[in-house]
Amino acid sequence: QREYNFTGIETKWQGYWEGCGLFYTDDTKKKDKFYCLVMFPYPSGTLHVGHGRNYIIGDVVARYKMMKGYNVLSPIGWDAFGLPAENAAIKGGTHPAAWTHKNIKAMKHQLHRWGVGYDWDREITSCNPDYYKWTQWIFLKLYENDLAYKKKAAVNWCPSCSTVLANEQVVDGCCERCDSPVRQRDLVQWFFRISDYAQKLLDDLSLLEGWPERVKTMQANWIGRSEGVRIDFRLEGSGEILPCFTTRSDTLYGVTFVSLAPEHPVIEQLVIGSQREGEVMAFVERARNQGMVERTAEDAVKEGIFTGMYVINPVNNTKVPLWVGNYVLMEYGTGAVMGVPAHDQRDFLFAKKYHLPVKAVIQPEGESFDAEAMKEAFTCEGVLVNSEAFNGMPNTRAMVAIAEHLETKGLGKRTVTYRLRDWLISRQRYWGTPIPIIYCETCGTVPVPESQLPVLLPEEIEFLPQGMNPLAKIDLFVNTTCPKCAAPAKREVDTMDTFVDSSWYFLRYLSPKDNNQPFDKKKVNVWLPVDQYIGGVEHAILHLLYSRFITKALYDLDFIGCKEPFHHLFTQGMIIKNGAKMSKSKGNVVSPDVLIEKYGADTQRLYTLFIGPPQKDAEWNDRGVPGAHRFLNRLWQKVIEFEESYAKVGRTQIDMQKLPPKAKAIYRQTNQTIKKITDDLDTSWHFNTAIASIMELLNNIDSFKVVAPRNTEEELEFRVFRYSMETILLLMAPFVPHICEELWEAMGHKPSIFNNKWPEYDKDAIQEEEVEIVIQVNSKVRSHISVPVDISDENLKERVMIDESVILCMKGKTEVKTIIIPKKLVNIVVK
Ligand code: ANZ
Ligand code: ZN
Repeated sequence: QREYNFTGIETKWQGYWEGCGLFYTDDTKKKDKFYCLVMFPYPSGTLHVGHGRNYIIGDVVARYKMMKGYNVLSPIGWDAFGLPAENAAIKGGTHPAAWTHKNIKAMKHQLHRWGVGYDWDREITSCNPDYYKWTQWIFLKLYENDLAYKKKAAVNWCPSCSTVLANEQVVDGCCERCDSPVRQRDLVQWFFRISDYAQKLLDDLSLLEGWPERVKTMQANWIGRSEGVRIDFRLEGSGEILPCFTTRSDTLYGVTFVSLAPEHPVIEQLVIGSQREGEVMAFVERARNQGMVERTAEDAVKEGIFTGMYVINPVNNTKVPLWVGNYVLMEYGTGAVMGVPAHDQRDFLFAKKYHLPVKAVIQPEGESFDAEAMKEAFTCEGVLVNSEAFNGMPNTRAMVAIAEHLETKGLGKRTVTYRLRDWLISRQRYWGTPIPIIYCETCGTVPVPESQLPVLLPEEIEFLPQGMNPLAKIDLFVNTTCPKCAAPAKREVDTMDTFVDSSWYFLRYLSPKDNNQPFDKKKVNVWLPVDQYIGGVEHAILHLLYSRFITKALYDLDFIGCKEPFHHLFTQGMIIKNGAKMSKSKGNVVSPDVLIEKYGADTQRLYTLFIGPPQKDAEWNDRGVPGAHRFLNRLWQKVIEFEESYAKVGRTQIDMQKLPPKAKAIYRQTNQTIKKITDDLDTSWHFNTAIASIMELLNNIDSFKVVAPRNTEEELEFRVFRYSMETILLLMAPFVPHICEELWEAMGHKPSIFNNKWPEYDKDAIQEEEVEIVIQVNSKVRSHISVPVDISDENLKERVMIDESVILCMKGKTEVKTIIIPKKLVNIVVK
């Protein structure tokens, strides 16, 4: 009997799949399409078993859908630009391109060894000119349509990476990558106008039925829609209008001060030359140097300074002092807030700190309290007081009434504000897509003509000390001629955020080698949206939001016919080891290479899938791996044991009714298992329970002592055994494809197992069998009922006691005892 030689088997089948093009997608086929996409990896080095989860799950889905008859597209590529390559280059002296390509090679090898299948003909690499040419093209289209623009902005600056960071890359005031505290800096930067799409991005979340609620909520919060009113306060003296955005117009009569963001342009104009200039500007300077996050954290110290000026509340012409507050953000609302200490806790603390008055305008119905004695802001609902014509009105109604009042008087306007800011895409680094823009002294900002794309990243590069973009030092790159007037001109030296690269790659997979266009509209319209997207929840906000934005922009510009890129989204949980996320820096990585050598890829796949529900984090336990291996060994033994017999036994349909009891039970359980696994794969993705049910089935088959058949009865049993084992192989094939291919062949079939249909269960076979029970009362037959064969005595008796004729016979009598003869009879003795 052959041994389970997993190494040989896995190499054999990986070669076979490659050879027969199992994962090669012919997109002209007239089958239903299924676009299965895993987030393309960043080529950081080598993969560990935690990364494996993502690719293995993707592979299970692709293979399953293949067996379900879909034309499956399962592509892969490399998100290959980015800082680590450049940092490695600075440290180690290798060129970022060389570093990246070396890593791609290593990781590609690992993916192959896992047996995860992709259409490698469609492989894309975002740092190659044939890809980034089209990233630049997308930039140009956005630029032409006013969706890409340049502005001077206070940006997050990481002094250690010497680059700007998107707000999203700042975590607790520190750089997401290197953890250094982030500073503010004024720089001219490129932005994508994603804020124009805030409402669409929010509205269309409702189209994404196949997304986890959690991810949709995170996106909605990030977009942060707020309905409120812009109220026009006036500066005392000049009468200049100073709009404030509030969500609480009902508190307007309670305003006791107004605060400006330190960046507010009106400040300079107001205080320069005034007595308070020095003090105010010093405060502004200090506040602006605090990190954004530091300023806005809930527990951050609120600080401010009086400008010496006053503003007029439009609703009652009261004069209130104008302050500057570090907690007010220039980018939100209007950069100016009305302070209502009685009803906003932040304003309350501010007022107490600077001895500003507290004026209550909302009180619980029928109560009244002394505003100056308040210990904290009153933020509940109530009725209005101290609010002239609005007194006595419930505050929720007053919100509308005051807004309407302001609008009719021309003193304010209802508006919607979003938290979502425009997407800052400039990076002062080398290893990214060059922004295709040229600056000419006469013509100004000139986009590179499409015919001149790609703007190539120069290969010869010298990395400079901190703080310099190396591209700026390459004269051959910087100096060019103006496309409009041919005069000497200079290139933009910023490169794009790598999130731009990854915001459209799923379109490129459809025509990866097309030299004439970034994507083929016809193919996009057939293949999009992606049917199943699989990746880490860490991308729940940025990457997914950016991809949705780019898709929508391309849709509005009529380049594609689809509004949302990803129909279903699955976010897998992390693999943790020793209580921490698996990562190089934690020193707890488990390499797949060692495991594959020792146990084979199928074992690792099985363990990874068995470890727990895939959407949850799971703890990796090395001791669990041999268990998975033992199971595969048992499966192997079970099939191979009868390798000689499969060909000898006929293959007619099994008639369940003619089966002896044990065989019948196995047949039934096999059908139940098909149902269970199909349901698991279609709905919950509980691969772990799916695998457990196969293990259970195999256990029962074990106890069903089948032999190489010598007579017709044994042959019948053997046919049931063969049917069950074949079913197991089909069901397990997406999980552990190599061993299933090998055993499928051993059972006398032609490869590939993936050319077979996913098994269907027999509806009648999954019903538990029923038996008829005779019911007697005092040994006299009174009734018959039908119950499942394996019903417990207790349940059987319950069923008997509610039978109508039994109830009738027992009227006024009491039960003495009940005799149960299983599967046959129940006799109730009464007195
Ligand atoms: C007066 C007021 C009274 C407010 C009250 C709240 C409670 P959301 O819901 O998050 O949109 N605000 C407006 N612009 C701001 C800015 N640029 N920086 C910091 N805070 C700002 O929050 C809207 C509320 O946040 C607004 O409503 C405003 O304070 C403040 F009892 O106005 B409110
Ligand atoms: Zn010019």
